[in-house]
Amino acid sequence: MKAIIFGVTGQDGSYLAELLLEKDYQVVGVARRSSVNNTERIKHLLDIEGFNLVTGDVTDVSSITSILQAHPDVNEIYNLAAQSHVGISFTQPGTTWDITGKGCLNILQSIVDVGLDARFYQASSSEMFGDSYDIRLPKDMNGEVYGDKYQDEMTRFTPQSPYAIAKVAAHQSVRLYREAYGLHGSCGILFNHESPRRGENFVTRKITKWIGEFLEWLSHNDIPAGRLSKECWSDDVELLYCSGEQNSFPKLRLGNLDSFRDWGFAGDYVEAMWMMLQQDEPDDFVICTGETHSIREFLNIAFDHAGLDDWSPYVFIDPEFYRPAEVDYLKGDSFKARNLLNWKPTRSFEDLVGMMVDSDIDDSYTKVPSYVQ
Ligand code: NAP
Ligand code: F7E
Repeated sequence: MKAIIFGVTGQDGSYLAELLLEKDYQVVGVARRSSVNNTERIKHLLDIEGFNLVTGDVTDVSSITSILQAHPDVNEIYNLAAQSHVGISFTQPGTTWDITGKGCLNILQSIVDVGLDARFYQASSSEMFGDSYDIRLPKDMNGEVYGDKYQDEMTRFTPQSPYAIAKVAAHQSVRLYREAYGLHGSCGILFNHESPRRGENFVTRKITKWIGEFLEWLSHNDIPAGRLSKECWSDDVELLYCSGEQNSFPKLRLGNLDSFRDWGFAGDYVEAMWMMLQQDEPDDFVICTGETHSIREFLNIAFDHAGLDDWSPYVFIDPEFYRPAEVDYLKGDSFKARNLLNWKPTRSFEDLVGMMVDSDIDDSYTKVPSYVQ
C-alpha cells in the first residue's frame, strides 16, 4: 500500500506517517519549501526505507499534479495541510483561504485530472460548527443527560472565523467531488486534539511549554521545587521576580479562559483517519472524546501536575489573544464513529494534560529556554 500525506511535517502528519509505516505502507510525505528546517517532528522517519519526503505546496496546482503523476500507484491521499491557527486566520484571511480552503480543491481537481482512483481523506474541523450545537431531548436520551449540548454529523455549520469558513468550503468540495466524480473521499470532523508535538501557539501547548520553562528558571535560580507561596512574587502585572533579586521571568500571557473544548490525544485521532479510508463507502465522521473542559480547567490540571499551586498569580490576561469572534463551546458526540469504525479514544483528559506537561518539563532540560535566547 502507498499513501501520500500533504501536511506531513505537522502534528497529525507526523503521527499518521508513523502509523502507516507501522502498517508497512510506503509513505510519500509532502513538505513545503522553508528557509528553516521544518522537519523536526519527522526527523526520526527521514532515513526509514518506506518513507519518501518530497517538496510541494497545496496552493500550487502544478506542484500537486507533478507529485500525483509521479505516484500513479498511490492508494490513499491524506490532506492535512492547512494554516491551522484560528486566531491567525483573522489577521491572514487570504492566506488561510488559499491554503486551508482552495488547497483542498486543488488536490481534488488534480486527482480527477490525473485520473487516480485513490481514496482521499480531508481534515475537517469542529470549528465548522462555530456557535451551533444540538440539545438532547427526552425522546433521544438513551441514558444521556437531558439538556446536554453537543455537536455531531447532523449539527448545522455556523463558521465563526476565516479558518472555519475555509474548512467548510473544503468539506463541501469533498462532498461535491464524491457526488460528481464518484471519488472515495471522506472527511473527519475532528475536535481539538493535542500532544507533546502540538504547535507552540495553541493554548494547550503554550501552557505546558511555559510550565517547563518556568520550572527550569526556578531551578536556575535555586528556588526550591514544590509549591510556592504568592509572597515569593512582586505585584508586577507582566513579570515574576525571584524573591529579593533582580532576575525576572515573563508571566504566561493568555486570552479568553472561558471557552470550552473537547480535547483528545492526536495519536488516537490519526487512527480514526486511517479507519475512515478502510470503509467500503466514503463518509463523514465526528471524532471526539465526548467531554468538554474550559481553559481554566486545563490550567488547574496542568499546574497541579507540575506541583505548582493556584495558577492565577502566574497568568497575565492579554487582550492581544482575544479573537474578534469566539467559539464558546465544543463537545462532540462520536456515536457514529464508535459504531461504524469501532473507534474510541484511549486517553483521558487528565492523562493528556499530564503527558504534555511531563514532556515539556523533560525537554526544558535539553534545549535553551526561550527566556535566555
Ligand atoms: P499543523 O501542526 O498546523 O500542521 C499543518 C501542516 O500543514 C504542516 O505540515 C504545515 O507545514 C502544512 N502546510 C501549511 N501550509 C502548507 C502549504 N501551503 N502547502 C503544503 N503544506 C502546508 O496542524 P495539525 O494540528 O497537525 O492538524 C492537521 C490538520 O487537521 C490541519 O488541516 C488542521 O486544520 C486540521 N485539524 C486539526 C485539529 C487539531 O486539533 N489539531 C482539529 C481539527 C482539524 P509547515 O510545517 O511547513 O508549517
Ligand atoms: O484555542 C483560547 C482561544 O488556538 C483554544 C486548531 O487545531 O482546534 C484548534 O483551534 C481556545 C480558544 O485552538 C489563548 O480563544 C485563550 O477559545 O488552542 P486554540 P482552537 O482555536 O480551538 C480546532 C478544532 C482546529 O481545527 C484548529 O486547527 O483557547 N485561548 N488564550 C487561546 N488560544 C491561543 N491559541 N492562545 C492563547 O493565548
